[in-house]
Amino acid sequence: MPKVLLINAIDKSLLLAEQPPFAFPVLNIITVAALFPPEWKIEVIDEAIEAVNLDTDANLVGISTLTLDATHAYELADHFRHRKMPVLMGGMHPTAMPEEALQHADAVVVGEAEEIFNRILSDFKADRMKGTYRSEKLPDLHRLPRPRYDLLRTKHRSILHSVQATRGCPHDCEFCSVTPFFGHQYRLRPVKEVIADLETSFMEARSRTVFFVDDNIGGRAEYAKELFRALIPLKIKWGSFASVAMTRDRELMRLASESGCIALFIGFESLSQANLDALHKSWVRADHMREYVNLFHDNGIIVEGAFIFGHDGDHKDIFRKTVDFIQETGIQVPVFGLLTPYPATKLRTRLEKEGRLLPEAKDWRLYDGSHVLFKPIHMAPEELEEGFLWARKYCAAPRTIFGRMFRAPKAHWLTALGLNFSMRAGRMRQIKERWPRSKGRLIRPGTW
Ligand code: B12
Ligand code: SF4
Repeated sequence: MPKVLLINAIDKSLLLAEQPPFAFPVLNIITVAALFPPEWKIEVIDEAIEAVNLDTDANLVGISTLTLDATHAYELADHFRHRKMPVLMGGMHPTAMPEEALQHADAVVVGEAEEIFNRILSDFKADRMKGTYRSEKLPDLHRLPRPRYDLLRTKHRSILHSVQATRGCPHDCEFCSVTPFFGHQYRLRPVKEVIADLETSFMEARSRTVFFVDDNIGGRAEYAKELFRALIPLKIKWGSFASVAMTRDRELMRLASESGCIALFIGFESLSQANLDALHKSWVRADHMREYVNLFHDNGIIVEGAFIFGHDGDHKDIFRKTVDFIQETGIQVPVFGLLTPYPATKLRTRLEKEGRLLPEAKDWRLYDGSHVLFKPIHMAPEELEEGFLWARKYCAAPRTIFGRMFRAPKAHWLTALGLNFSMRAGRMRQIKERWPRSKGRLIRPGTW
């Protein structure tokens, strides 16, 4: 019986701030696991919760990696190749940098795996698995094999269950890895199949709090409404990523709420229209920001509001302006990031052309959204980093958490409070590490 070891590579030496405080039920490796025929023995390892057995006797090693974990993933790949074990890599980073990944792996899957997996396996059997595998067409999401949830650990199912209903996003924001990865197509799984998948999960006693890993759950209103209507009888609580475009459709918002949506991660990105236009996000209107937040709140949905610092139009007053907006509107869970030139994005191509990438941009370990990797226009890189850490610290202080929670609606109040305090620990650890004592107190009166 051939054996494969599938690894979700996580570089444990990195101190990330925005991580969920529990084991997230990762879909990458269990989705790939479902593509193997039954004669394969499959072991999955999510390094977020356990270490890889470097002495494994697997016949094939598969490694999934995002950009920030790529250096570590390559070390793992080198180790197994040194042991003469064939290595196959896939995921966001190998897709963006296949030539680089091929220096460490025998073969790389570029993009989604479903359409080409049989060819990879037959090449593996014939001892000729080599180079890049890229499917001619994007996978059809009808009758996708159900991810092998059974291979995850008990820890992965304690808080959340994860599922995917759509792939891709109808938009194409300059900084985002999603559209370069999935192509400019938004694909939908049949609602019936999503529901059947969830019903099976509940029979397996998985959590009834569900996270849809979709990039934009409301991306096509008619589909989303059909999905939300079908979710109502399941009586679940759910969260996902969405865009402010959802607020244009009041029925969609109501159905989201009625179907159990308690929190949405919304990329507001910037309060300046010029910045939004430059990001190819003109459909977000800076002058409607308050209204967007109110519409989510009116439907009892917690807003996890993401703002990015470092846009070309950002001046030093951006940090204060953004935290004031958050506190005034009662955005329950603010999430800050620095504009990051992920490989294969339009942003990276532009910054390269403009000669603005810093030497640090060569280090993939810094791609966690908290490092300055290019020269900003109106600030020094150090000022951008300091302002970002300041904003994050300001909003993580118990005083400000309670301040904005006071302005937020009462629906899911405790959940929102819990989210703030559980994220606070990671954020404070990172701030302490990055803010050397020699620089003095981070929050000095009138700093920003
Ligand atoms: C859910 C999610 C999370 C979860 C789970 C992360 C995980 N590793 O699965 C959590 C909340 C933990 C998370 C955290 C972070 N995330 Co996140 N996350 C996502 C999200 C929304 C969905 C991922 C998913 O489950 N997809 C579903 C699975 C089935 O698809 P898939 O992984 O692409 O797998 C398919 C193919 O890629 C391929 N494949 C994948 N791996 C392999 C391996 C082999 C061997 C083979 C053959 C094929 C293969 O086959 C699969 C089926 O076709 C994506 C957006 C996206 N659309 O990808 C962002 C995304 C991956 N996250 C991102 C980022 C930046 C982060 C954080 C750094 C955020 C932060 N600042 O802390 C952290 C990093 C944590 C870490 N080290 O893993 C970026 C990554 C960009 C990049 N180039 O690296 C993305 C793309 C978001 C974005 N819009 O930019 N995230
Ligand atoms: S709306 Fe969100 S997921 Fe879609 S391209 Fe823009 S940033 Fe990426």
